Amino acid sequence: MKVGVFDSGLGGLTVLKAILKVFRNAEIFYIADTAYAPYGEKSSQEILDRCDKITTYLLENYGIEALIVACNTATSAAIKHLREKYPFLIVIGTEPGIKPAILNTKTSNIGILATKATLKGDKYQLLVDKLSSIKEVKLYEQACVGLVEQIEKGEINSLKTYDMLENWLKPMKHNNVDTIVLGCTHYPLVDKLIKEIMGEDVTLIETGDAIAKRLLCLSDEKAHHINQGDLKILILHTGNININMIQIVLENKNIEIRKCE
Ligand code: DGN
Repeated sequence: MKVGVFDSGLGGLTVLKAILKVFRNAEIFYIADTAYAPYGEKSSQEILDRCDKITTYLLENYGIEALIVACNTATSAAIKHLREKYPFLIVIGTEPGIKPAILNTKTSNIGILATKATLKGDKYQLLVDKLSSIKEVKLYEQACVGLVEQIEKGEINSLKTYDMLENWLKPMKHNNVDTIVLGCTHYPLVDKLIKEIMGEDVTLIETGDAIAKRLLCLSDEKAHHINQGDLKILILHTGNININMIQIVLENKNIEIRKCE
């Protein structure tokens, strides 16, 4: 099965890692769109244009059968468009895991960490409204401006990143938040720092595993169309990329890394 995965940079690798736990024989083509990162502060139209370009590129050059939009920000801006324009593709997006957070919280206080674009998007508000009937909860939303850049630089343990997070998490800690939604695929890369600040008992909700399961489910349905092959991972990047971070996240799996236009 040929799967295209993309994000503005390294964040989607947390989703790719979850996919690798489930698929042993996929060909995965990952685009880190670092030349246009971060998406979080771009307009919806700019993000949509990039998503469209990347999808066409993956289709024309690698014949992908499934596309994972491994970015909450891009999903919010472009998922509808991608599904309409490429109806023959399995298209799976990434959404903040608010439902599992509501089901998990004991204190009814939930933290949501995401980019500015995700929190401002209609899709996010629709999701919150849709889920509000499950249980009454208080959401502490925080746009983590600058965190994606820190992670891209490989600063997943630095004092500066710790200080940024501590500042954002302080009100959550103070208000007895017991569950935090990592609403950006980059943020699982700083999960240890978040736990250090909030305490080990906090539950962090990320979406990689749910996406991998959904892909498995949809690819089984189309199994007769899908080619099986060996595990192959090609990482393409449009700008600069921190190769060391790729190795850290994917734990030295056999990968090829190349620059593309
Ligand atoms: N990883 C992206 C997300 O899940 O929203 C954030 C990307 C960005 O460029 N800000």
